[in-house]
Amino acid sequence: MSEVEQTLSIIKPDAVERNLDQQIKSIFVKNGFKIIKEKKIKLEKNEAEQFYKVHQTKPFYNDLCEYLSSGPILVMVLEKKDAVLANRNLMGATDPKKAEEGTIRKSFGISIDKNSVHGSDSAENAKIEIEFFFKN
Ligand code: IDP
Ligand code: MG
Repeated sequence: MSEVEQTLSIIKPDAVERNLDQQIKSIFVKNGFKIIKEKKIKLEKNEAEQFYKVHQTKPFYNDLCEYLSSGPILVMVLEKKDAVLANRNLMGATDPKKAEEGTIRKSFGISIDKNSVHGSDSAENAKIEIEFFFKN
């Protein structure tokens, strides 16, 4: 059964650096997402390592954490019906070269590592990731 839910979105350093954050935010809004919370921050490497802990055994883990902590990011809580899946569909495949036309990664992604956006991959992880950035 579908219901309104929240997901965590990050506009990654490559996109913030190219001043694409407003454009990408407007794509979320156009697609029916409400931006419930947002903040622009720069992570320390150890914070990126904690965030991406699930990938710690992957060969690209170190580069991934270096990259996510390399510059400012825009972190958002997005809300919509079936937000997790809707955001994953709007983002497109991890590798921009494989992403469908009209997706954010197809439009803006540079490479598999500089792929412009992050989105939670399950409702359970969305809760964990939202808590990670917006606990108070
Ligand atoms: P996702 O961001 O589409 O959920 P994940 O598999 O969770 O993809 O990987 C997290 C991030 O790690 C990706 O967004 C991408 O930036 C990076 N990544 C994934 N696979 C590779 C790879 O094979 N080489 C380099 N970076 C990768
Ligand atoms: Mg993922």
